[in-house]
Amino acid sequence: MNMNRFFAAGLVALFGLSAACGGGGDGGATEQVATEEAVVEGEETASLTTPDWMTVDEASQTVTLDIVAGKDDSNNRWNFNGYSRGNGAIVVPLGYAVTINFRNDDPNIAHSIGVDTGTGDFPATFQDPEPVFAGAISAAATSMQEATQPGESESFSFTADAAGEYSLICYVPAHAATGMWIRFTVSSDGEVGFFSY
Ligand SMILES: [Cu+2]
Repeated sequence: MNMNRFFAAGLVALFGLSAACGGGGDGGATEQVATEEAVVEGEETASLTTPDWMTVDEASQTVTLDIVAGKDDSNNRWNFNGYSRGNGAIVVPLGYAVTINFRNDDPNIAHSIGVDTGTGDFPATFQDPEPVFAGAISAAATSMQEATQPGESESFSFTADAAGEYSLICYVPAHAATGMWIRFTVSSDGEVGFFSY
């Protein structure tokens, strides 16, 4: 079993206040570690929050995400709002309209953002990536020369019309492979917010 999937499954179980964590039958040492981390960190931090960069309007079924690339020094600035390597998870409800206001604060290099089907183990380069949802990608996302440059901003919107576990990744060569990705989950039960761990 993929470790990331197992980790996410543990968190889902935690959120549901289920005691079923660790119930996987094929648990090797790696999976055991992942489970324990999910439990330990889950008690302290893995609760759903609404950070100030996330605006949820249940009446109009919209979520607005203000996402900054290179927010801080973590992961050599190759992060989204300071998160990288899947250590944050945005959850939006199925059917919601999502707007991403994207800004690149990394003084050194271009970045991009899009919703990808992968949840880890990303390739170094992408050829014409297709976002999971129509329009869910920033302009010229794979190009170091033409993606969102230092100091630039752009916005795009899409409808989260299929439930599942996805990621927000940077498509500039080598960025996702070296950790510039966070989790993006579309919930079928109305769950909305942000987990960090
Ligand atoms: Cu990047």
